[in-house]
Amino acid sequence: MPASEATVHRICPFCEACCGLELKVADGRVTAIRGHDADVLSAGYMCPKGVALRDLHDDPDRLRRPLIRRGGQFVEAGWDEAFAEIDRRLPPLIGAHGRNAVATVLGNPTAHKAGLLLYGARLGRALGSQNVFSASTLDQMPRQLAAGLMYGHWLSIPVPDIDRSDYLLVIGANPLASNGSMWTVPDFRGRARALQARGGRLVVVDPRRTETADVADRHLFIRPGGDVFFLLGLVHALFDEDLVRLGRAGACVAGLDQVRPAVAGFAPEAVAARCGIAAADIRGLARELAAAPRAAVYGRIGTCTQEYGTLANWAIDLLNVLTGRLDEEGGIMFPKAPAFAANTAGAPGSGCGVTTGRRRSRVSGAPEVFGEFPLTCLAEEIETPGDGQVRALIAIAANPVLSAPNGARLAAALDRLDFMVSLDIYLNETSRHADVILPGLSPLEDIHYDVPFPQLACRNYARFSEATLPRDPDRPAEWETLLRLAAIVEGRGAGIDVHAYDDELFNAELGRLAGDRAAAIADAVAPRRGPERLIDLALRQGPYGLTLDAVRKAPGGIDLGPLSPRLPEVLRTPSGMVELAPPPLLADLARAAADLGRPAPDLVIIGRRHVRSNNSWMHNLPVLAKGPFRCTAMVHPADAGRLGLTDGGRARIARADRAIEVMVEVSDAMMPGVVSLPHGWGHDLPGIRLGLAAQRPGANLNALLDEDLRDPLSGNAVLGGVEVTMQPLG
Ligand SMILES: Nc1nc2c(c(=O)[nH]1)N[C@H]1C(S)=C(S)[C@@H](COP(=O)(O)OP(=O)(O)OC[C@H]3O[C@@H](n4cnc5c(=O)[nH]c(N)nc54)[C@H](O)[C@@H]3O)O[C@H]1N2
Ligand SMILES: Nc1nc2c(c(=O)[nH]1)N[C@H]1C(S)=C(S)[C@@H](COP(=O)(O)OP(=O)(O)OC[C@H]3O[C@@H](n4cnc5c(=O)[nH]c(N)nc54)[C@H](O)[C@@H]3O)O[C@H]1N2
Ligand code: SF4
Ligand SMILES: [Mo]
Repeated sequence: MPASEATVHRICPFCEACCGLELKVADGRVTAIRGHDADVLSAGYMCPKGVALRDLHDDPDRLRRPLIRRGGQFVEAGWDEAFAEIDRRLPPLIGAHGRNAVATVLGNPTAHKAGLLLYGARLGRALGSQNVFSASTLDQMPRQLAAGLMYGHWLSIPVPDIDRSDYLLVIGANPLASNGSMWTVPDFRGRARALQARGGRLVVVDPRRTETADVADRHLFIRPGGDVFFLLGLVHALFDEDLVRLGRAGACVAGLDQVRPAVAGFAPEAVAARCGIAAADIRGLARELAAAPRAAVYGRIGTCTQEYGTLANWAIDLLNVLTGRLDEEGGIMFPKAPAFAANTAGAPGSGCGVTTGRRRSRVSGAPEVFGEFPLTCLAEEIETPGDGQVRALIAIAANPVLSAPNGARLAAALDRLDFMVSLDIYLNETSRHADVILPGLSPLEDIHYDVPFPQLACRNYARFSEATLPRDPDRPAEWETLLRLAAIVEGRGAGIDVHAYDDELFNAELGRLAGDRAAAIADAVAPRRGPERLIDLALRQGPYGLTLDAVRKAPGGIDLGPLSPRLPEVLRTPSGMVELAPPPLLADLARAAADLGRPAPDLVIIGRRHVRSNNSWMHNLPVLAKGPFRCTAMVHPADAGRLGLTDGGRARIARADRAIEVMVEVSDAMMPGVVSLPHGWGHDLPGIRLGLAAQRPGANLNALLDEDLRDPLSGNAVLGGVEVTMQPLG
């Protein structure tokens, strides 16, 4: 061991598992990365992506200085020059066309970086544009809306208490690849194994026999997009077979009487063909679920990115409530986060609930949901002239040209903008359209705090990571960049003293939040700046009264215990009850009922995730990119035979007038009639700087999808279950 070697710990920022890592650092370099055994949440677990922190830090393609477009070419620029360029171009545009002319789009890493999340919100407030878009409407908005309507807040989302459960039904999720989502559950495999060792059962419902299905006790294929029918069939069976038992939560539940008649048309026998699961299997599962001592139903992206996403997610929670699992050990429970959770703030037990549609998008009239419009509305808002047209864009850690449907149309729209800024660490498919690209730090140079994820974790915890490596003092952290942008859009100029500005905003917030205690808290947190100060404040105001110092001193974090019952205190519905029958959801049932007879197309496409990839941006890291090519189109042998496709051969997948070329992988893990292709690939577009990724670019699934296919309630994009054709290429 070199004399200078140090051991440090930090949280992995790449996915929702939020693993605690142990790093060896010598001579300013990370020499080894492993799971941190003493981490209170992940206890030594990590996946291969954690190791890639080092590759990301070293990646020669990762941007370290701003890029400005000059005469059609990107040139490296100093920070002052980059901000001056933005200051020169953005405020006049706002002056001439108003604030809504500037849109923001927030991408997935925003949720994982405290600086981006906390200061992205500040930029949003400073800008005051209605045109806010994010990856949430390609992802979990249906989950948030269903939970919001039932429990009263967008982030009051109960998660399976897996460590004490005996039965887990997983639908439309593959935590063995994704490591869990809207559920922070590092080492899902280990926890599932423990559940099985207790005599429990894991059941997976998925159109592919996934890695998770492979370790399950039972797997059932489901027709893509058939979830709402299957789930309502289960709900129906619970009523029909007199299996409804609300248990303790019953005292807090409203609307039960309305649910039974609402699902009357969805008997297992009526939904079987539509979901591809036999009525007898649905009834059997309903009985099994009802009989298990402690059970939970969990659904994720497969249940969200479809036409009935909100209804499907409501049905998942209905199953949990109707079988008495809500707020029970081993059922689904509400985490209690040490900071930032709206459901630990304000008066407990009731609140204003959630509403949607406070405004409508200009072109399609899509309702606002959780302060956003559907990301699939962005292109039309740029293309369509008139009052309120989007003329400028600030993209924050977002790559919608690959991650959203019909990226080609969006790319063309981005080229028509008067001005675009990307906060991004790569020159990639989306940032190539920007006029200015502002890179952030390497995660190793940044602090880390999980802002949203303790609200979704299988155990309560508090952890904080220091920066592992020093940063070049000339390079701003992302919160500083976002503050400078906020000052620019407020007309206060790029030359603002960002730290004084930070103080100003902080003091204003403190005055509002802490009332009389403001002065004392201000003193206590005084030495800190930026996100650290906000985290300290939030911890102090949180339900455990922690301080950042206390969290910082605990190397593996502070264990705040297993999930504990929170009803009715957690609720923020106006009625103070769990709303089982929110009117917008009951109204939407007619749409599903009218669709019961839709026949199965010959072939539909769905997505897939792999543990060595992460959405659209980790294909440039050597440790992850090595090994077999992963952007393959998996098809069942029967489909391969019928269509003349061969394993390892090439094929064309088409939908309407658009097509992509893919490599075929024949696999009996697929449901017949379904082809599976991962998203986030297609790194063959001109003008990107992703040397390694471009060597094996893969194909972009989203090129086949349409912007106007959405779940009308949540605005979420439909990213799977759409009909395609496939033919071999010579
Ligand atoms: N067909 C299909 N499409 C999908 C999905 C699917 O399942 N199927 N999944 C959807 C889901 S769930 C999501 S969340 C979206 C994700 O889509 P996006 O929100 O677009 O996110 P990513 O693809 O992860 O791209 C992240 C961007 O942030 C940049 N970046 C990475 N780290 C940092 C950082 O520290 N700072 C900054 N400033 N930038 C950074 C990357 O270079 C990249 O440009 O994709 C969606 N698209
Ligand atoms: N390694 C890795 N981890 C990730 C990511 C990544 O890209 N790579 N992305 C992160 C992000 S942004 C997110 S949102 C999460 C997502 O986390 P998960 O939801 O666990 O994501 P997937 O692995 O895509 O699992 C979705 C499953 O739904 C299935 N499916 C597709 N269509 C349907 C359908 O209509 N009905 C049903 N029942 N199932 C269907 C797919 O076959 C797939 O197995 O993962 C996160 N973690
Ligand atoms: S599962 Fe992998 S990517 Fe996710 S937090 Fe853990 S180490 Fe990082
Ligand atoms: Mo996501």
